Parts: sequence; structure tokens; C-alpha cells
Amino acid sequence: MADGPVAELLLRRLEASDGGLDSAELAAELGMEHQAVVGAVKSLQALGEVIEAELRSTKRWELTAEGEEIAREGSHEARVFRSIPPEGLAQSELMRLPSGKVGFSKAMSNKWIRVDKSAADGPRVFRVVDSMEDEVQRRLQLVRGGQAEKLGEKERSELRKRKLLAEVILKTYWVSKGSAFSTSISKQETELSPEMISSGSWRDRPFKPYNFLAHGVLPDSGHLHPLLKVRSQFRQIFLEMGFTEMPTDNFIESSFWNFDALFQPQQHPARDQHDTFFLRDPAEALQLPMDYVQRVKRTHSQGGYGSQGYKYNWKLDEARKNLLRTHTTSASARALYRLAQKKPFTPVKYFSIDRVFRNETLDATHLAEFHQIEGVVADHGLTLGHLMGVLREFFTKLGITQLRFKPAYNPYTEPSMEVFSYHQGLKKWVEVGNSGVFRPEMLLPMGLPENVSVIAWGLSLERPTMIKYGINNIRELVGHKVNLQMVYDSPLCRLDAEPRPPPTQEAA
Ligand code: FB9
Repeated sequence: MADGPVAELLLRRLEASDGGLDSAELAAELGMEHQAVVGAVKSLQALGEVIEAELRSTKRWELTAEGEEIAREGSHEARVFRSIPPEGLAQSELMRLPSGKVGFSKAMSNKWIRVDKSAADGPRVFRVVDSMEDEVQRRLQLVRGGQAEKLGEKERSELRKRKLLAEVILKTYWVSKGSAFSTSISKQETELSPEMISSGSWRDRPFKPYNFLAHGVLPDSGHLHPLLKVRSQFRQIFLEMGFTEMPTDNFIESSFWNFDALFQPQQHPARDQHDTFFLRDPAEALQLPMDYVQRVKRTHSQGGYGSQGYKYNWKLDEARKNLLRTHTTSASARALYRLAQKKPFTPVKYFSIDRVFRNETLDATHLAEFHQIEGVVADHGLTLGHLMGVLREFFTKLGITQLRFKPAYNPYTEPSMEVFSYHQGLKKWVEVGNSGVFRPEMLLPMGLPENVSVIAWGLSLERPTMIKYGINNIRELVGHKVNLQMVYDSPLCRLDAEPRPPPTQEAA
């Protein structure tokens, strides 16, 4: 019979049963593993309406390994009692017995034995009673015999506390006849072969019903890290808005492009070891566009283009210092300088998403590196209003609609604004980025026309990813502590969809 002897036995028992049977009881009656009966139930279920099988979970008491051993050999205290001869036994010797330690205290508390501390050669243990009842063993044997219900709740919990008994949840099936029940099952075809078609035999052969709900075998495939899923979403948003990606393939940058070109003065706190990773080798950038550098030098030290500058002695050596870029705005500076060399000026929209490095104090949301997302728009007569407009369009595509702008300060933008959004899930205003209008002291030395202004904004990739995937500690997202399962199970990211609730313990 197709589905093996167990299934056949089960069907015959079902035939004989009134109303149904329990898989565990059937297994016990047939003296076989419950799993074998479960296997038969599952294969009969797959045949369609032959049987009904309702999963039930029944609690039952089982002996632990130690419980099994005591049911066989007797309780530790009983063994201690039995090991004491009428003339008593040195306590030290008794403690060396396998059940010595555990059994002694129980036998004492059962007042089966006593200790004569004043005995000549040290404490000596004597029997107090002639015989005793090994209740523990008796009760465990009752359970082993399937009569756990004969024990009272107190006795059961005492044995459970001594880890001799455990309550197990047994998942069993209550099997009953299905609408297509029969004890004889003909093998159901699972393939429609060319011969069946050519011979027409398919007409009278039973076919196993197709299970269209069956999960296909998950193809073994690579898994994108959630950060990369969110990065591609941000890329999509920028491309939809007509932005072009700036090259950012240089983690190492010169202080010139990372700071000086952005009109950030050489004594600015961000330019010291505490915030920036400087390089020992190669320590200095050799190639800098010297004519442009001279204009930057003059703007910093004397001003120009209507600015009074910073009036300090600007040093080329400081500008040559190599570092790990602290923002991708250095890439924006390079891109805007290249743009300025192309005459006549053409308006552009640039974006970048790449790693930046900051020598900051590490905490749950800050690592020494993160991914900066930056948008830059250069055109004639752009204003703060245009910046607010493009920020609204950008964040709306992120599913963020309620925005607030708070005046801020950046060395390279004036005016500058921090951007806040009201976060439904977190029920609070969250800072979602920073922005501003690049200063003329930055743009004009590059050679950009007077009436061209450039608006820009930046945010991180990690923060939105942590919020989208409900991750609270950045070390769960990035770094050696990441549990790869989180990456494998991380769902598709839809930025503009409602954020996922943080995974609850059992879901995790
Ligand atoms: O990403 C940030 N917050 C954020 C962004 C999106 C988001 O999405 C949610 C799904 C809904 C949630 C949060 N921030 C910027 C704000 C804060 O997290 C801030 O504490 C940390 N900032 C980083 C820098 O930390 C030192 C985030 C990072 C940042 C800050 C500023 C810029 C870029 C990244 C910039 C800029 C700029 C300004 C003017 C011109 C050009 C670039």
C-alpha cells in the first residue's frame, strides 16, 4: 500500500474506532515511536480528504534522566539508608558514596538516620528506623507506568523541584475519518507522464491534488545587507528626481578638498585629531590645482568676493594633510570645481551616498564611520525656498511629510538648516538631516558665475535603515557583531511604506 504499513494500520484502527483516535495512544498500542504515526498521518493528510487530523497538545509528566535512574535504583536517601550497617558508618565514608551528599540530607530530614558527632574517630551515622518506604522511587515508578495522575499536585511539584520529573507538551493528532475515507488507498500519481497522455491512462488514474500553497525551495542566493537595500532605495529617489551620482571612490582625501575648499578655516575644531583621522603615510597630497589653491588661500586669509575672509595665515602644508574624508561634501566640492571649469555654466543636480569617517566617541548610534547621503543642486538664483522645496520633495519620497526647518550653522553654508520630521512610530520630532546654501567664499574661488547658487543637504544612511528595520543599536546593523541571520531575514525595504515594528523576542 502506497503509504506504508503504519498508514495502513492507522486506517484499519480508524475504521474500527468510533469517532477517531489519538496518535500518541495508537503509537503506544502499536509499541512504536509517536513520530512514525505522525509521519503516517502527514502522508495520509497529503492524500486529501481520506482522514481529518486535528493537532492537539497534551501535557504529560515524564521522568528526567535522573528520575529514570532513581525509578530503577531507588532514591539517593534510600541508598544512603541501605548503606548504613547496624554499627553505623563514618560520615566521611558515607559522603564518599555516589548518593552520599544528596541522600544524606534527605535521609536526615526524613528522620531515617542520625549523626553521632562525638564518636571516637569522627562523626558517625546511624539508622534511626529499622526500615523505610522509598516513596520517591514508588512515585516515579507510578509516573513511569503512565499513572502520573495518581500523584497529588504537591508530590508532583516536589519531584519536579528535585528535577526528577518534567512536564512535557506532547503534540498529538486526533485523527478521524475524512470525507474520502477508505482503508484501501490506491497510489496517487504525482507526475503526468507522456505515456499516460499517449495511452490515455491518465483518465482513470487518481492524481495527488496539486498543493499550490506549497512553499517552493528558497533558492540559495546572496543576501543584500539592509544598508545596501536602503541605499538602492535612496539612489532610486535621487534618480527619479533627475540627480546624477558623484564619484566618491576615494576614502582618503586632502584637507584641501575636505575643508579648505569648503571655506572651513584651518583652526576649525573639526580639523584636529579629535574629530578627524589624519594619515601618517601618505601624509601629504601632492597634486592640488595651484591656481585655485591660491584663490582659496586668499579667500581664507584676506577674503574677497565681498567677504572679509578669516584674516589668518593660511598654510599650504595644512591643506596638503591627507585624512579619511569626514563627509562626502568633499566630493561635492570636487564636482562643483569640475563644473566651474566647464563654460558656459549648466545647472546640475548631483548626489552621493558613500562612507565617511569621524573620530567620534562611539555609542549606540555612532561608529567611527557611517554612510553620508548628500544632494546638491547648482543653478542660477537658487534660494532657501528652493532648498526647502527640494527637501520636501525628497523626504516625501521617503514617506516623510511633516518637516520642520531649524536654523543651524555649517562653515560652508549660510544660511543653514537642520531638518526635522515628526515620526509617527517614535511619537517625536526626529532630526532627519542638515542642509544649507553653499557660501560664495566656497563657490566663487572655484570659478562659478556670480549669480549661480548651490543648495545642498545631507543625512546618514544608517539612521533611516535602523528606523526602518527596528534596530536600536548600530552594532546590530554594522560591524563584527552583526548576526547574519538578521541580514538573511531582512525583508525588502520600502522606504515610503510604514516602518516595521521592531522584531519581538519570539519573532526574532
Ligand atoms: O540622518 C540623520 N537622521 C535621520 C535621517 C533619516 C531618517 O529617516 C527615517 C526613516 C524616517 C531618520 C533619521 N541625521 C544626520 C540626523 C541625526 O541622526 C544626527 O544625529 C546624526 N547625523 C550624522 C552626523 O553625525 C555627526 C546624521 C549624519 C549627518 C549629518 C549631517 C549631514 C550628513 C549626515 C550633512 C550635511 C550637509 C549640510 C549642508 C550641505 C551639505 C551637506
